[in-house]
Amino acid sequence: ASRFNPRSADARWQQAWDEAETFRASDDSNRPKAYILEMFPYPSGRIHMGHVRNYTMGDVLARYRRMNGMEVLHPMGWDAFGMPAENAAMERKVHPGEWTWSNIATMKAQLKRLGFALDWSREIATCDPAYYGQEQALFVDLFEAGLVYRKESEVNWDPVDMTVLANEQVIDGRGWRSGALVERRKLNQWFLKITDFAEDLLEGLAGLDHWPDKVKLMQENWIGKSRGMRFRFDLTAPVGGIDRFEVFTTRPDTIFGSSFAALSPDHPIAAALAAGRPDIAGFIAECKLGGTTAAELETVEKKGFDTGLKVRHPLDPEWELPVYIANFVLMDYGTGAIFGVPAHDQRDFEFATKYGLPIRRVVAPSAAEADRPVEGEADSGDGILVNSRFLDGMSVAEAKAAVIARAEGEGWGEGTTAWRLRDWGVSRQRYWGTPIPIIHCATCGPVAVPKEQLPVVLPNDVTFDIPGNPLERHPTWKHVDCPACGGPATRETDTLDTFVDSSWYFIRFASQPTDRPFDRAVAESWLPVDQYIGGVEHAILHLLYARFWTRALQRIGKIDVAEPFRGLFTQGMVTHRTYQDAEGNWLLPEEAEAAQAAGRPVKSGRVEKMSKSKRNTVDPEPIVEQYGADAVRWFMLSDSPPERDLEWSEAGIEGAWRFVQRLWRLVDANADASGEDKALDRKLAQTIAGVGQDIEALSFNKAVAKLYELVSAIEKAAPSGSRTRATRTLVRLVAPMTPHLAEEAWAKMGEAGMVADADWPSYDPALLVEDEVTIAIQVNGKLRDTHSAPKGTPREELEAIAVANANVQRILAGATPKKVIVVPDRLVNVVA
Ligand code: ANZ
Ligand code: ZN
Repeated sequence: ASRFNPRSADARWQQAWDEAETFRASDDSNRPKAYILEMFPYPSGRIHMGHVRNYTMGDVLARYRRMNGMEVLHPMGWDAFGMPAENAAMERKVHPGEWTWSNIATMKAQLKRLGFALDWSREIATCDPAYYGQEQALFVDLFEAGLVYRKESEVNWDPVDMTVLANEQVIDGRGWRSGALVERRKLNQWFLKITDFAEDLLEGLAGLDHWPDKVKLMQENWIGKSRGMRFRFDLTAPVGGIDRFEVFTTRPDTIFGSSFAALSPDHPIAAALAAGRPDIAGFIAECKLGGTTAAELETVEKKGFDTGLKVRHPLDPEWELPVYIANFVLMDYGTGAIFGVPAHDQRDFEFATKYGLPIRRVVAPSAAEADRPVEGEADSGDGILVNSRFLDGMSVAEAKAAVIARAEGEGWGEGTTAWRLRDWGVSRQRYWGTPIPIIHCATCGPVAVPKEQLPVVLPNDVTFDIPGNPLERHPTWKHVDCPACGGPATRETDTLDTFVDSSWYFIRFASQPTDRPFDRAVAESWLPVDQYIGGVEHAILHLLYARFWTRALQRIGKIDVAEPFRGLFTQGMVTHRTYQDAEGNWLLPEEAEAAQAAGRPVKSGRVEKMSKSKRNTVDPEPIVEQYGADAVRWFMLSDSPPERDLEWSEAGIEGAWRFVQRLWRLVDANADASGEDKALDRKLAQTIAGVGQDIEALSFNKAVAKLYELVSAIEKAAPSGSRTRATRTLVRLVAPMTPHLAEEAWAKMGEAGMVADADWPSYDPALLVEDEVTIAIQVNGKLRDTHSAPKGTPREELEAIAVANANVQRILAGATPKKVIVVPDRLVNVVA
């Protein structure tokens, strides 16, 4: 018997698919369309196992849909801008473009080796001017529609490297290269008005029936709609002409629990106070140290400065509260000022504990517990109002409504809706990104680059030997004439956040004319993406930005699609065991093996997500080389449900390899025979139906299990026409998963064309009905045995079988049953 040799078969079939353009999607096909997309990779250098798993899943679905008569769009491209390319430029003196394009070439070859059914004619790299130039055109459209604006905003500033840092470059409040304490600095930056779409983005979630609930919940929380109230605090004495300030709260019910008011260090009153007070100015400067991430602000030690100012409680003019400047109050949320309720807010609790302010309970589980002290931490639980005058006895919800009504009636405050979602800051002070197509003119202000002058191409002659943005210091690039008045002007040197690049690539895949971002009718014929597959790490930002971008294009009349992704699936990770040597250094799997062989101690650690830092990665390329693409694909689909983690193991890939060979042996030995095997016919019909359903539900591991069963059943069956037919059909059933083997088998069986173009097998639904049933045999309602009988066996016959049953006879011990109850096709209960 011959063996299946992937070394020759894989390349041969990959070439055949390429030459026949088998997976090229036609825009004007009459077949129903299916758009299947996996999140496109960042060209970091090499494909990793996570990519292999992700793309194999999408590939099985794409191939299955094609076999079911659909016109399938299954494209691939590269999310090619971003910082790692600049880091490589700094570390290895290679141009970011060169580094990126060579990574793309490597990774493309690796993807091709896996035999994915991709339409490479639509390949996109976001760093290609043909792509980012069209992105600039869309940016100009949004700018002209008033959805883009510029404002001062804080960045992380590294005072030693003199450069802006991304949040992920700030580690424990310090610059990742210089180790210097990071400062917050204000810069003029570009923003997209995503907050205009907050309500739409929230409501749209309700219609996403094929998205995981957990992702929808994460988006909902990120958008963060909350009902609240704004109200005014009057200062007992004015400062710098200001006699009041506004606070924002989501808990107006706790108004009688207030023991202080606090201003953001960036609040205008704080600035006014700092003018004549070096101690206040010093405190404000201190607050500006540290990163800008929300997480950082949550955990930072709460600090305040007592300004000596006082405000009057709005519901009791006699009651005065001290006013602090506090480091945990953000200027760009609510009003930049708060009233503190230490008993019921954790930040306020920490603050009050530190500064000796009263902690007054105003919400308690019951009226009897009104005086129970709040200790250890704030009590954020629900309950009824206590110590709160006219609110006493109300529920939290009632009290909120009552305070808002009172404030609105008396004119010192009003109910509002607050959103956690901020506008999207898209400016990056970086080279390797899409240049923002704006020109700054002293006379005209910021002017969009006219579309006929697009793309604004990144200059190639840049240097990375000193920190900062190379576009800023390029000798000529930024000096241009103003498109409006012709006077001397300068280009914007910020580039776009790479999340912009990934916010519309799925539209460009669907349609990519050279003179416009996309053709509306063609794009609409493919969109929304029917099935999007990717990592849960993109559950919030990428998916939210893509949803926003699509809605923004819809609002300005460019495309009539609201939600870009109809179905979303987030796959689990590929994990592997970790190893350490005696000194605690992480070892590569092959190093661990070598060390063990040499008798050195190796500590085997936990099974964790494959990562470079723990050195537990397995490079797919040599594995594909050794076992062939099909075995790797098969292993990626088997074992674990796709939403769970999959543990990579040597045993697993070897098992997959053996299975591929087993499949081949079956096909290879298949000979014509005659005669029927009803049981095998039924098994085949069930497998066809079941595997189809499993693939549609993305339950690949279940489909794999059913195929294992079918193979075993065929192996065990005696030669028959049914067995020959089942073996031939099996080839089409495994085609989405092991496509190279399937093509090889298809050709060997003498079938015409390629199995990739074949129809998914059909079956006779009558065969799905089982005609044997299992009858439960009970004595006094207790199960004593089971019996297999043809469906529809008459009552009398079942009764006789049960009474004659050995177990039943033993219990009856010679007595006659009082009664025998028969439920046809289900059970017989003998009452003794
Ligand atoms: C009084 C109060 C009592 C509050 C209580 C909470 C609990 P979310 O829910 O996240 O929207 N807050 C308002 N503006 C702020 C700012 N600029 N910086 C920091 N904190 C601010 O948070 C709303 C709550 O966060 C508001 O409600 C306010 O504190 C605080 F038992 O007011 B609360
Ligand atoms: Zn001008």
